[in-house]
Amino acid sequence: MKCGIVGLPNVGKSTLFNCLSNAKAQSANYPFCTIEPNIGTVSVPDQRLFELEKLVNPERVLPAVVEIVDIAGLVRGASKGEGLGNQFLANIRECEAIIHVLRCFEDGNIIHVEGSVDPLRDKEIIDIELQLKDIETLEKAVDKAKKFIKSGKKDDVLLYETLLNLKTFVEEGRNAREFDADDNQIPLIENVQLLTVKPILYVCNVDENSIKNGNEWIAKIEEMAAKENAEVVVLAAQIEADINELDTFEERQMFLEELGLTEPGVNRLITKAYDLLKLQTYFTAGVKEVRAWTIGKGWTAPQAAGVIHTDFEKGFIRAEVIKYADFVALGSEAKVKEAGKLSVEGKEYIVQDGDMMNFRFNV
Ligand SMILES: Nc1nc2c(ncn2[C@@H]2O[C@H](COP(=O)(O)OP(=O)(O)O)[C@@H](O)[C@H]2O)c(=O)[nH]1
Ligand SMILES: [Mg+2]
Repeated sequence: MKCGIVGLPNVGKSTLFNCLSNAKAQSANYPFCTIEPNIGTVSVPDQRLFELEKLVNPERVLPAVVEIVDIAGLVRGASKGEGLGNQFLANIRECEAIIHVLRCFEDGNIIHVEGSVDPLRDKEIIDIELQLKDIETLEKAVDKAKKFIKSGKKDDVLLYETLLNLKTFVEEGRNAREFDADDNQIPLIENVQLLTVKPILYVCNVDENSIKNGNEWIAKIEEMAAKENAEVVVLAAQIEADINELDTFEERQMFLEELGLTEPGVNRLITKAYDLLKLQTYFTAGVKEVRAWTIGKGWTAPQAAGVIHTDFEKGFIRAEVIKYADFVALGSEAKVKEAGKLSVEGKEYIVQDGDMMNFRFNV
């Protein structure tokens, strides 16, 4: 599961990516600095791991991770191939969710491809390019679906009508994620692999002053995002990148506090990206290792077991489940058992975020 960072050139995508990832992407004051997509793996901050570590005292702690891709800047005409547009759009297609970075900082030394700072206009430019690509995709899909409606089969007609309505919707300048689809239509739409259907969150990349005092664009972007039911994260990528360079945790913390922050803005971003990807965490806790495992929301116990090892899924017998809150309140597995709070669950069990799992299996 990957989250792609998208936006115009020089809005701070690579700077943000550097903050997020240990892999250092190129970052320069030049519109096409990132030619190949950069992929980084980011640990998901989770306070619960600290609590578990204290109680279990394991040899090591492994957090959940999420993959982030730094996609090169899109420009006007990308859908027609401008500025390597087609390649970059293909990179977006490979991601399951989008982080759209909007430049809300003024800096005369950093070229803006549109000549001025206006994040709402920038957002429109990117939207239009993605929509144009989707219209192209939908045109092909509609043509194909049309060939089958002669049969008169209900499914074929539904597919054709759904795609046609969706195409009209996107042609009106809307993003496919806002299309009102019913349960029968959702899988049909997923099949066509559109760009504007992917879940999105917006990042306002602001300067130091705006972190403390806000700025004229933030409220406007929040209003726009509220209409789309999307989340907004406000952060100052450049300063966070600078803070990242500091050697000690204490130094970094001190500078963050000067900005009025208790943790890096990117932590909020990672948590939200994880959510956007519809991911959740379950834990395994033993003396060797306390570990957060990533699964989808709504996954069953055998599916969850499968991320540890496919044998766990194939040979699944049952799962012993402890709620994180019970474990922390009671302090140990033995105490949880004593209190009758360990439950034994079968194949149908839907794993909940924060469950502590122990799988019984047979191979
Ligand atoms: N003043 C200021 N400069 C920034 C900020 N974020 C990024 N930059 C600078 O803008 C330039 C382009 O940033 P980069 O991350 O490469 O942009 P990208 O093209 O979107 O990947 C670099 O020189 C960065 O140092 C910011 O929040 N404030
Ligand atoms: Mg870049």
